[in-house]
Amino acid sequence: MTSYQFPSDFLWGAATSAYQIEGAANEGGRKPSVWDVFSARRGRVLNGDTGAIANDHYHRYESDVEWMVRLGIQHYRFSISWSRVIPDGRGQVNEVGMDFYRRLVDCLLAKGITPHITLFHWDSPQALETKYGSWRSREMATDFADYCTAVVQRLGDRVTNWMTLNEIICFTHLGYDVLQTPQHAPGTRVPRRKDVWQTSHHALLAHGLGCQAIRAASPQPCSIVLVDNPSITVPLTESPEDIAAAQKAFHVNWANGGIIFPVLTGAYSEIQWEQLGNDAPDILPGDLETIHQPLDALGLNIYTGIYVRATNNAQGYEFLDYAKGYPRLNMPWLWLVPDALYWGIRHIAEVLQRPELPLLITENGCAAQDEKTDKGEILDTDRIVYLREYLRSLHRAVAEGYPVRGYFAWSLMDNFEWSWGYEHRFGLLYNDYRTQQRTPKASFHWYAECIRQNRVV
Ligand code: GBH
Repeated sequence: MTSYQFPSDFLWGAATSAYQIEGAANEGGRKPSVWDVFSARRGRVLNGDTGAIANDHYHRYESDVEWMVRLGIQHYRFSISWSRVIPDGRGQVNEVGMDFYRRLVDCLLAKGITPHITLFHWDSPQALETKYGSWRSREMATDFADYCTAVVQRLGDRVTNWMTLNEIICFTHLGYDVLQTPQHAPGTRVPRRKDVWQTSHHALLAHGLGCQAIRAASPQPCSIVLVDNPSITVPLTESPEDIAAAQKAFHVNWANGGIIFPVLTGAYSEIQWEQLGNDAPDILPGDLETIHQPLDALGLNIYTGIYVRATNNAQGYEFLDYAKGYPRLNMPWLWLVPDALYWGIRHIAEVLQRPELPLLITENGCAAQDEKTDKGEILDTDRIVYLREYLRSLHRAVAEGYPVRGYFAWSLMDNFEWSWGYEHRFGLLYNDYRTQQRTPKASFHWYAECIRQNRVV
């Protein structure tokens, strides 16, 4: 019988992002981000919700840190709002905005919680969208690097864990390749597929230049991580044939071959590049070297996966539709595929051939239709089932020796779930948006117990 025990140095954490929790959108010199503008437009976000107030974390960070202490996490991943720190996107640094992050970091450190800072989680300054179309322009990459320098110069004395960009595909392809109902800011439709791929190429450059800027500005040795959400292929059975099929399909599952491949190998996957044909982005000499920076770890956001099996067709594999009635959590895309955690980790080692690269699960979690009982409890048994199965899958990867070092639950608390507004709740803490009262869900207590015992309970 396995007890699902984790190594004693395994990191347990939780994650959030700036726009999803901070609020205080017009305070302390902050100017609008693309998400402020996008969510204020009618029909863009469910129920007309915006992040203007969100969880009011900007004013309540101290009590939120107290909740982290109760949860028992020793690591906290959050993001910095670029438009709070450099309101116009480039140029003048807003020290009042920086002060908020100084106070937050000091509060975490005082409680023995290590900060892991994501420099970009989708909320780019609107000024740069207006000026040059943000990720449509190469200039975005250099402006991002300058912003990294400004932050690391100011926080690098007390923060050593840096994450550059969160989920490149989401703020590029899902923001610029949109038809009638855009779900992601800025919600712009670019003319050609090639232009879409150009936006993600610029984001890759931003990552590379950002890495260089962080290393140059950091006053002490630091760790640099890219947070990616590769689309995970899961072999239908673990026969050698199905495993090979899932590994081959991994190259072209959505944009894997054009994002995670160049970052980790220094080249777009040949299979994906061939499929792209005329849609491939323009790459300048030196770009791939810039993108292919040494990383201290890779962050993986894994929520779901897709089944693949070997077939006698030209490519040798096929993607399978989800069976009618296949279990899903409270999001249209959130199929329950716990094995995706294990296979995501293994694909990095075997498909990307980076078996030595330390990995962090930087996000994993699910939305549920949380409701309070008469006694005021939130009995989110569905979330517990989800997390338990995924953690068991993670444990399998650890037990087989893959270098996965830590896990961050998404999310510490319910928050602004982008175009789904506040209706879809991902938190371990329930948030009442009328009173801003946080209430621990059953999953909060369950995860706290996992951390305390350092195993899946
Ligand atoms: C993460 O994205 C984000 O980092 C985080 O901010 C967010 O709150 C959390 O997950 C929960 O959603 O509609 O079929 O095109 C999750 C990854 C990738 C999931 C894009 C939804 C769109 C599928 N997302 N995907 S579809």
